[in-house]
Amino acid sequence: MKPRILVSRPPFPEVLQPLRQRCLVEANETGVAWSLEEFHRRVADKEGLLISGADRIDEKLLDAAPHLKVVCNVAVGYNNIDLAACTERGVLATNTPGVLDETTADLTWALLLAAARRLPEAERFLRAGEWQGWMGDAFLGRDVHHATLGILGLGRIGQAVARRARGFSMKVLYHNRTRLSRKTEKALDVQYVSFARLLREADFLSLHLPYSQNAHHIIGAKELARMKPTAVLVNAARGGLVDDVALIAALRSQRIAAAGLDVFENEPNFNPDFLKLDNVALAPHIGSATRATRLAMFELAVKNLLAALAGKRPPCLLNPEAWTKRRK
Ligand code: 8YV
Repeated sequence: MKPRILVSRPPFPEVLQPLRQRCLVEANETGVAWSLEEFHRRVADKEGLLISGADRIDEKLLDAAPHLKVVCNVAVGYNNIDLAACTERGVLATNTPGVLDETTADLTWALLLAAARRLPEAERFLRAGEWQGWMGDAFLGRDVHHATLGILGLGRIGQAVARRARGFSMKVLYHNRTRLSRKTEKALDVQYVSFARLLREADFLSLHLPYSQNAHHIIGAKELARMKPTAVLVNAARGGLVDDVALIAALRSQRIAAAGLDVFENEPNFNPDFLKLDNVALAPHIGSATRATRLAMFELAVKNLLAALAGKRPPCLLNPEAWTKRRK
């Protein structure tokens, strides 16, 4: 008997095909997320889930899925999954690290450059038909080249962002929970500094750490007040790392110059006050959104799923403590 699995968001056909050969697949092909009730109802007889980072896996969901063996995120971030609750029930959880680093770093730079050079504002002006001719003092932005880039969280994605800074002749400072080896620092041409110094010296501050309770509002009013008034904040990591209300106040009062944001608190119902600001470049959580990368993420998630359902240890297991007590 093939295992029953649920796919919560529309996958690429290339991904569904191999899945259908090995599993009984129920997939949401509508593009509209299921309601919580519907999601809970559909998991009742499933052994595996392929989900997006926007789907919550909590105790309630797990209790509605007594046959569940594995939950596979099509995302590297996994703050949507209650890992302890999974482990307690012998449910394996996996993510998709590594395959989206370069693509997310590209988007980070798109936001950084757009915010620095006021691109969204300039485009709105042009689209509104307001362009009358050359304007010597309009849309004056900030130079990116030779500026100081501060990176908070120098993991895989942060490092890919740092490597791109070389092309802009930037000085790169970073702060991390654990300092990297001197060899890696040298190879990346980055300098480790305290969090306080990072805030003080960065012309561009980019966040690349995972969300956790400890990192909640790691950038709030106090931190924004320590940044340069000319600084630009970039967040393509996770909503909740930044206190959005405090950021809106800082952008409105020009306490910092600008921001580039791909992620928000309470997505997709982000704070509408962002829309009233000119000095922010906004994107709807598209950091990993290229066809090649989304396909690679799905493929890795499927690899995790099929391994777990075959009784093998999945390559990106997040809760190894669950392995010995996994449901068989
Ligand atoms: C996903 C992401 O698109 O991988 C992550 O952590 O934030 C994005 O790449 C998003 O989580 C939806 O699955």
